[in-house]
Amino acid sequence: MRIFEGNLSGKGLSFAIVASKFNKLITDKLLDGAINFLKQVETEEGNIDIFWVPGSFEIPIAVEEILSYRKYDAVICLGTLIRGETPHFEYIATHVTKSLLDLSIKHHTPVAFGIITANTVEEAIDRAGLKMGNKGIEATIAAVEMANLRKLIGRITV
Ligand code: DLZ
Repeated sequence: MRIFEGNLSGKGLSFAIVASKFNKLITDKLLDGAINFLKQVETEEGNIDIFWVPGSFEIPIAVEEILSYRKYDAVICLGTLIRGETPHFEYIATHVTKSLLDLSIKHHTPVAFGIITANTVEEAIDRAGLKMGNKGIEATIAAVEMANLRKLIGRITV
């Protein structure tokens, strides 16, 4: 029996971060968390590229474009969707989530979901590091682990 699990080392890995400018003050906290974690796990600064898009709705198209060039080991998506301020909140949240999952599978590359979906601004702030963790860090941990797992899977000989 063999067991495979990706480790949390960022050494030698390259990451694209796609961040949305809508509710930027909150998303900036997610970005800080993501970058700090990547540095903590020894990702070289030159291997981290950040792409800004106008809103969460635009994240999937940027991810599709980025993944088509096959340059990164994982993509980390950061944004803040707030129900109270966003008409069609459910629709956007559902479709962005589904699109990102589909892109990850289509391009065989981890796409981590660091988009806050909150009922209120206060709730969003809590999830950006105040009271309920930082969704940017959570997504980045998943991205690093999955990028390493993917490499492990690629090396398996049966
Ligand atoms: C228009 C809009 C609204 C009302 N709310 C949000 C939000 O809470 N979070 C977010 O990331 N983006 C929002 N947007 C912008 C849309 O995502 C998109 O950028 C525009 O509809 C233009 O396509």
